[in-house]
Amino acid sequence: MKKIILAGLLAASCNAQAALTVTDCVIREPAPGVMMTAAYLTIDYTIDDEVKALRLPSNEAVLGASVDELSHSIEVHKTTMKDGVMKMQRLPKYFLKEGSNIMQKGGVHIMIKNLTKQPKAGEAYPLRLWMTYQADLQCNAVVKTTAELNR
Ligand SMILES: [Cu+2]
Repeated sequence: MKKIILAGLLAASCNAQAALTVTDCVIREPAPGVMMTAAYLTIDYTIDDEVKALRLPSNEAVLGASVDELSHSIEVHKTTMKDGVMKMQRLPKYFLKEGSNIMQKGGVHIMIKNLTKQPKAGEAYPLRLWMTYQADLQCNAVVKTTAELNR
């Protein structure tokens, strides 16, 4: 309920620059037969007077994500290296710092598991990011091949 009130407060002022914006929203095309993939994006977080006025107890954080057309099993992951072995760990909360927060391969990313459909390069799917305090963020995630993403 608290979240709805805060979202209402944010929506109340018009023409203010958004405190949270999502760009470069992409999904990696999975290899044939592979039923999992990842999504990458950038969240810009501006702590403006309006955000300060909310007196949030902590920085804004991503709690999870959904791409309903592709999966019902999505987690925010963090990649770590331990003794030369790459491991992925679930992040229950991804705290945003002020400025650019880049979710990318080898770092924090959105893991899309148990694909109900294989996304193909060139397609696009609505992706929703669940935020702790402010309204959920949405972007249109474009599916790109690994080669395109490495460019
Ligand atoms: Cu992962």
